[in-house]
Amino acid sequence: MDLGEGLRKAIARLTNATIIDAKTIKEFTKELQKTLLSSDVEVRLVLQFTGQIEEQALRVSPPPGVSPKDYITNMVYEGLVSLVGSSYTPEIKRQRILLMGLYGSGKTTTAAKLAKFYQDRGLSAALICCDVSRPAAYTQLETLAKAANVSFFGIKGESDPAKIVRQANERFKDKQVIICDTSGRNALDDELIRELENVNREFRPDRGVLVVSADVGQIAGRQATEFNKVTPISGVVVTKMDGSGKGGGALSASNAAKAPVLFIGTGEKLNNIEPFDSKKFIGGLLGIPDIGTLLEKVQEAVKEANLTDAEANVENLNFESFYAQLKAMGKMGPLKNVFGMLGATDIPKEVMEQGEEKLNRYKVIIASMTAEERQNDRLLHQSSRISRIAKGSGTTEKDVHQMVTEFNKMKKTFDMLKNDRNFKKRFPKLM
Ligand SMILES: Nc1nc2c(ncn2[C@@H]2O[C@H](COP(=O)(O)OP(=O)(O)OP(=O)(O)O)[C@@H](O)[C@H]2O)c(=O)[nH]1
Ligand SMILES: [Mg+2]
Repeated sequence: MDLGEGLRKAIARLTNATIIDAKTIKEFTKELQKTLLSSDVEVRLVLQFTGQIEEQALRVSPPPGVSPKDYITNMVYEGLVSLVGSSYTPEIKRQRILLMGLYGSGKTTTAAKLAKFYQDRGLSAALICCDVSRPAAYTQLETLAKAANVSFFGIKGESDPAKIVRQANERFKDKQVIICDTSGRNALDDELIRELENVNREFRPDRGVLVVSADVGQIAGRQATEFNKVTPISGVVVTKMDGSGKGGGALSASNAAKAPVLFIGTGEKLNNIEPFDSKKFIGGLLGIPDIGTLLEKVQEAVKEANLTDAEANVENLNFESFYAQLKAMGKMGPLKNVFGMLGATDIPKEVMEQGEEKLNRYKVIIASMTAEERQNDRLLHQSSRISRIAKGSGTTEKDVHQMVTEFNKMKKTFDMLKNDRNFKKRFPKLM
């Protein structure tokens, strides 16, 4: 069971309890302890944390109008937020970042994501490949650099990373953010230590950053301690937060490393990186919806998709605008992230995958429609059109029918929302 799931289960028990007395609270904190421990959070931290919750929950009663469950949930929320530490506001200034981490933790991907992140914020960025142990590393980073539209330097076949850094330093004198990617290894062995020491000496980073994958748990803490001995670590990036629900990696890494989490990786795409926001992170684990971020993402995606006014207008929904919005939605990242922001973190993986598949199917079906059909969904009542579209899109007539039916349902919902004043008030940007 992952950390978020465990926490939500523990909280759910409070909902089911008819009265919240000392016994319920004891049981609840026991459950919390179990979950946190099994997510590799340090024992001392866990005991301290749950002790506080128990003491506070027993001593203070909720203010009028607040249910005991909400009150305790909030207590847990506040407590966990302070446990994972502060949120990070990236410094938009000249800096040199050295990325380190074990094999497959996401260093190379993170290097490119970070370069793009800073370049998008107006700084010139460059990437250096100092992974001299894996031959394919050079091409991997070069390709990513191209996709991110940032500068790249490496020397194919060179085994001395210090030499690479020296030449890169020359070349990137005028770049503002320089990020150095290093080799990964199963363990921090002598060879890797030597490599990192050499790179560190030549590169002289402002920040040594440890990249850990969210699924490694408490090892993250140990890794941090080890790496810290070789080159000082001043921050942690936790990758693959989308894949593993465990998240304990973030808790343990920042605590054991005594270094804050700076960024989290939330997917394989270049823009799947976010500055660490402890409130959002804990809110996500507890299943507290994050409507603010969702709306932000929607707006970002709509902007990025370059929708025309007609396409962005959901009031006049047709297949044309539906298609444009499906495409925009694709830019928001995996459905899982979208639902996560709504606080719906427990949707089974299969359901999520089916949803993803369906949206992709919808896209190919609409792509096979004529311009006329996209404007006027009534035309889709004709079976000859349905069968032509099915053929053209490599789907079945049943698929096409199903999409038309669901589209009509959606249209009805939108019409209803359009007339709902509350909705308009809450989501003015959407309407
Ligand atoms: N889902 C998801 N996948 C990620 C994330 N970050 C990296 N990956 C994937 O993890 C795999 C390994 O990533 P790399 O960036 O190559 O990791 P690395 O640490 O450079 O690996 P080595 O150089 O071999 O040690 C790739 O398939 C990435 O696409 C993330 O935040 N989410
Ligand atoms: Mg790599």
